[in-house]
Amino acid sequence: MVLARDLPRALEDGIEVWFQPQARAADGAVTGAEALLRWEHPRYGAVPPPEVVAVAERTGLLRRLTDRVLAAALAARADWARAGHELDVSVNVTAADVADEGLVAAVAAALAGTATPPARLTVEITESGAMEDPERCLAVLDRLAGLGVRLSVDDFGTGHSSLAYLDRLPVHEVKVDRSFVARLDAAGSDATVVRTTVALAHQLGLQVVAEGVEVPAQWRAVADLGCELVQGYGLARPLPPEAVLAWLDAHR
Ligand code: G
Ligand code: G
Ligand code: NA
Ligand code: MN
Repeated sequence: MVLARDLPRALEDGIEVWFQPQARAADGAVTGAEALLRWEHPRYGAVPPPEVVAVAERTGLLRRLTDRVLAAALAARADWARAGHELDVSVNVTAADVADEGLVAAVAAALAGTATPPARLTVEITESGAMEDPERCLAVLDRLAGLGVRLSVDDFGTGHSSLAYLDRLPVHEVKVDRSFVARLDAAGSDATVVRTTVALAHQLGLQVVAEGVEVPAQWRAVADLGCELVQGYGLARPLPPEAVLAWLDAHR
């Protein structure tokens, strides 16, 4: 497959890491940004990130891809800090990353190459990814948490995690999937899933990020429902790295 053929080179010079800001729901203060990979293939155009990740998994390049995103995220965070924006940065990992104990060493090495306090880095794993091989995943997540990084369960509500398992995971945050935030739009909106997720998360001592916040009514709704942070087009679209500092300066 041609994407597989082109990925090794793209890892050198084609794949970019963009950033989508996050802010405090209560007052809009910017708190951090999520790293999102982008591959604009010269012939096929934008390759969806999940496809990039799938190709990397099939071709044994997942570790290199994840290392690349980690390094770019920490380097960008250091740039922002030098400009006076002390922010968190989050990076996505897949079930295959978390099934590999090498991930712990990779994260430790990435952090060692920077002055970033480990707690400024959040590692996001999807709810379904975390459930794929719970015992093994739990061991790696425990060791990641031991490094001092923060852990986040992405796309929460779309997978099938048992409450007992969520309670055992050393996570700090859940991200309410944007499909549930989208429902807050309509009149007579359906807030049940967001309300229930916030109650569960707070019971377990976790903070809640509302994803996919597009319009002011959704922002107000998730703030009223107790979500601590917002992310979505209503705050900012994912930005190329060179655009982040100007955006941050404008949002001081
Ligand atoms: O930003 P976008 O909508 O294109 O992302 C689509 C999906 O791809 C999201 O679920 C996101 O978490 C995932 N994704 C984006 N960047 C990365 C990455 O660097 N690693 C992994 N594993 N997933 C990513
Ligand atoms: O699964 P994950 O949360 O990592 O997905 C992030 C993806 O969601 C990215 O592809 C990003 O471009 C997309 N995204 C971010 N904000 C919004 C939004 O407000 N609305 C929609 N529809 N997609 C969004
Ligand atoms: Na994510
Ligand atoms: Mn998500």
